[in-house]
Amino acid sequence: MTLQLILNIFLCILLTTRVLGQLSVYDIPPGSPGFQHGNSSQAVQFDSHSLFIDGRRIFLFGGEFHPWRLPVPQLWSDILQKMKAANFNAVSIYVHWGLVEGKSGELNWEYHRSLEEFYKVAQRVGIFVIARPGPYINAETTGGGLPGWLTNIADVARTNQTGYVNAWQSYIKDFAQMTSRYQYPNGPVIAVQSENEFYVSGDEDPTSTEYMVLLEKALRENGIDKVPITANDVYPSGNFAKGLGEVDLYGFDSYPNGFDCAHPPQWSELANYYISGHQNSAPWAPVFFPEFQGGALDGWQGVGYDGCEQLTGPEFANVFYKNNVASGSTAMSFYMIYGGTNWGNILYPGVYTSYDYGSAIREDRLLSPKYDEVKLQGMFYHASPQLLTSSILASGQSQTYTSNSGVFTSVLGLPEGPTKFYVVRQNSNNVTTPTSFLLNIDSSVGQLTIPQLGGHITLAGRESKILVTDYAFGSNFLQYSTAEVLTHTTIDSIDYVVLYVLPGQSFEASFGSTSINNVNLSGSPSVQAKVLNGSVVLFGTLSSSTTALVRFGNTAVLVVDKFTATSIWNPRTIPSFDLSPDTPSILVKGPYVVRNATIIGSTLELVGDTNRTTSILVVAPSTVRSVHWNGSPVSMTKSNLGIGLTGTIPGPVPSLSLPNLKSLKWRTADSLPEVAMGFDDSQWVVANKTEVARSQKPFYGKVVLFADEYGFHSGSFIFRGSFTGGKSSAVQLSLQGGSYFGYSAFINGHFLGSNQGFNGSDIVNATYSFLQGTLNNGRNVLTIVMDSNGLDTDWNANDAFKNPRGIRGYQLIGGSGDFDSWKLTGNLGGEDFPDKVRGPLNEGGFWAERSGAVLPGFDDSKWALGSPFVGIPKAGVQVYRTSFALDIPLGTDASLGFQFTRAPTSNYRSLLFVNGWQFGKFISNFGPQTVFPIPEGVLNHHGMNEIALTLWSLDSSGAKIADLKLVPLGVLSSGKEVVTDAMVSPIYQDLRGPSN
Ligand code: IPT
Repeated sequence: MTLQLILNIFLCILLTTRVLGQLSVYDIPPGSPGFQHGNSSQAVQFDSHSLFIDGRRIFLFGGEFHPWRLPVPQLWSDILQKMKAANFNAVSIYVHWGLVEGKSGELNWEYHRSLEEFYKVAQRVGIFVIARPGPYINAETTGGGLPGWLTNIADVARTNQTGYVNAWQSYIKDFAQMTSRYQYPNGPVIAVQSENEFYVSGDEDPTSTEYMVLLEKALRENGIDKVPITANDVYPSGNFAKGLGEVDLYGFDSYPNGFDCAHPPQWSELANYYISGHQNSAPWAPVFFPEFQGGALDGWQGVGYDGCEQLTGPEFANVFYKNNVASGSTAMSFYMIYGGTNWGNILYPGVYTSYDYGSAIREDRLLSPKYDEVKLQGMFYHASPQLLTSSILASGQSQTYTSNSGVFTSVLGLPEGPTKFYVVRQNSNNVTTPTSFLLNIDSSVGQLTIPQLGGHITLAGRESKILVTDYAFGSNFLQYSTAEVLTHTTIDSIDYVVLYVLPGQSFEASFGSTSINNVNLSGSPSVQAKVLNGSVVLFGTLSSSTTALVRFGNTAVLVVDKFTATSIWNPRTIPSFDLSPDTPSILVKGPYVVRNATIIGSTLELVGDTNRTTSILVVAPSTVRSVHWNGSPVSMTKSNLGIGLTGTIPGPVPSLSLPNLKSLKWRTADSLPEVAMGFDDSQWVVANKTEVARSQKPFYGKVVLFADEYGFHSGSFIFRGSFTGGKSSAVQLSLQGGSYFGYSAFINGHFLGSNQGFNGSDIVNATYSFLQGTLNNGRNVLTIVMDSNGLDTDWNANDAFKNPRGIRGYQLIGGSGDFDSWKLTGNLGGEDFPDKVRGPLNEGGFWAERSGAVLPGFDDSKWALGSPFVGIPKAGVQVYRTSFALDIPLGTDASLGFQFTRAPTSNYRSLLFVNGWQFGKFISNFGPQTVFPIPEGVLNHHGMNEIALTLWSLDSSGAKIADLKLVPLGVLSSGKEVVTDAMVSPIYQDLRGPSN
């Protein structure tokens, strides 16, 4: 028999036994031969159970991170190290076409858009990359990643129409050629996703299928030939799983708890379609979730990301992620693991500046409680390669498995192998009270009901556990355990295994051992041992800070409560992508995070962070005689557990000295000079188009006043329309800026009125009467300032992203006159924006932005003194500037943010610029965001910072900033990479000329 034949038979057995009771035979699709395990020499392969890298099965544990939402490349390693420390082995990234190609044909892949830099950081950290270049990404960003200039093209986006296909050629070519050099094993990239949540079109209209074919072809022809091309289906309906346009590796996403962050306790029941969906769509591939809910998005007038964090918190991760495993999944990536910031004008109208997403790693880079939960799971999945070949043997709420029908059990294992995984959970997610039960297991020591020594297994409300039987670790094995396994590792020939349960819960674990006569207990007394039928059985009820060690033979069992478990790290001591239990590793208990562990001679070099003075326990090979923490020696003594060394490592500085923004000197200027009759708009663009190619046409008025038609795709726009004579009585307007946009209109400097769009209403119609005395017989100027919350996304592939931003209709009423001419502006230079570092979406069209007053280096010495806390007494836009120095001690990771005080009854909008980067859009009456975290590198932690704040009062009564503070969001003593990026951001003189 050839190897091929053996593999095929094996594969057939796997496919037919995958779900017990559902025997069916599936065709292996003709495509993707290069990536089916055993078929080729490709480094990345898969079969129906898992992916393989270098011939070795892996559990793909990934998280989504958008490098461009953290535009400080020196902070990327911080996120990736935190992911790796939680045993993530993959990061999934969207690439943002609109940010890269601000003008058609002019691509910039530098700074925060640098894929090569990102791949290098990932390589260094040792984490695989799944690259998702779109071209359409959705992602709650302007246009869903499609560039603003694409709105001016007639052909429908996301189809095979020529205008669209031509448009993405350079972008995809660049992406693929750059990425091709980093395909594994030459780099960290293990997969490339084509399009996003896309669908096969019918035979009668092949436009979308053919587009997908063209896209995959372009990726392949430009070098993506060593790794699978993947698809992210919105539901397991098999789009591009086979047939025309089929990808190599099919996956589908799922957001089972939805997005209602206002009601975090409201959970959905667990989906039961994953298994059947996978069977019906791509049974030859693993159950792969390219996106699985890692948080939730929130929009204007939402409740804020705390609610989203709770909706998708540690209990959600505990129950739902384990259910993925119970559904046979060995490959999943959480969207988002780190959300970041919609700085500049990255946002689309459905979200605000923060894209925290309630993720495991918060926008300010601090770790949320969900991080602890995913870390515990990540450690277990990598410690348990037996999972990678397991099938679902049985599942249900039957009392065959447990003594309580309120418990749902899924049994995973190899039909012929001894190891089994019992995934237990409440039968319904509505149950929030504890449920206790006994589990019937079928193990190598026979059919047992556990625990054997009395007591129960308990699920605390919304809890799921994965309990193992016949589980090998090192040269030993666990017969069963009602506590969960965290990880295991072998150090100096001793096999360590770590078990945990929630404080207050009891456990029982049984080990087959040859030396049962010499059981040694140390640490917390709550754990006891006895010998039962030739096995060592440990048991006990754990309190909230339990660390107990039980030794027998060459086994060392560490039993901890779940909270203590979250402080245990298992860094590998050789650099590698591999998180398998065979890779040499150590155990460290205590720190906030352990980023790295290297053994150099007899010294263990640990790199990590603390949030307080921390006592640590280190279990490392006996060759280690000294321990360094972030480069400094730690005095270590033998631990009284009988193994390992303990010592104390320092916490962060006790306090930071931050400026009081209210007591700083502020200078101010008018940022809406355009309303003045005499304002010089001679350099502005003349609106001269009378037709548009897109299907969204002007409602009325002769010339087209869509900002994008004139190259302005970002932030705010100003229109000036001139007409002659004083006979008109009013002007009628139709303005479109996306939900929650705002505008103010002025005639000859007199305020006419303002309004704001709201949810679902991105068009505001208004008629403004001209008061007596406001019109001239000669020239009159109507000025409209408006902002946009970005372009709509295009989820339905129906060109919705082309919905205009600007004036959709205008007409003078009375006097039969019309406007003589219209001029407009947006960001300085439009598509020829000068700031290639911050890129096309940082600035909008306010005077403060166009003039460069928001940039560091701008000379405001001639401006009047004036503070935003005093504000302005009328409608209009004012800009304020101040500066301050920071001197954050080296080795401190300070997360700092600007905190506004909500003023729901006032009506203003503010943009916050930090050293020229727009990092906050505050709308006083829409909220909910009040705290705007600023990454180090945008904020200079070791020198001067220049702050500019715009204050747009939409009401004639004026506005002021109620309060604004620079606040610490978290302070760590940190071993993260040192940030110097503040130095590369261009200043006024680089972008606007020698002086203003
Ligand atoms: C899924 C998208 O693929 C992703 O880009 C993002 O928009 C996410 O939603 C929501 O944050 S679409 C899925 C919710 C149907």
